[in-house]
Amino acid sequence: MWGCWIVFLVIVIGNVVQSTVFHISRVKKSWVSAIEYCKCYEMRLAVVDTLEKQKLLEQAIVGSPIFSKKYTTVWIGANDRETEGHFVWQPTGTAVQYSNWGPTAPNKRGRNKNCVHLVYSENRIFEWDDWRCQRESNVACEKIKDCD
Ligand SMILES: [Ca+2]
Repeated sequence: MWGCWIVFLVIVIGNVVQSTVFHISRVKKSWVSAIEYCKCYEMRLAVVDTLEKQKLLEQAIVGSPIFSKKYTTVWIGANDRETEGHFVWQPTGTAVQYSNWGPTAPNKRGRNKNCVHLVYSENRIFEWDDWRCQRESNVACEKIKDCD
């Protein structure tokens, strides 16, 4: 798995350096299993709450062995499992503000589509899409580290 680690986005606040580390799984998991998968590495599902993190996650995916230009899909932490149409980040419950939905997403008709994945294919360049949480996908985990 070490080959998949990418460190990026270093923010310095006073003497504290905050950095985000992404891990893109080689295995495919359901969204709920993806939570446990990230926890096992003491990480969480990726919280893509800024354009900067979106862009850097895209780089991490492109650089990972699972990336295919034909079709790549990766779970992130956004979901509306509790209240239909109200997307929040797992595990904090913070409302989703920044987003990168594709033109037809989120698809409110699909009531069972409560978990969000990034999709890359010929005409979908890392768009967000709401998907059935039981589907299996590669997983984007992240860890935020504060270091003096
Ligand atoms: Ca939904």
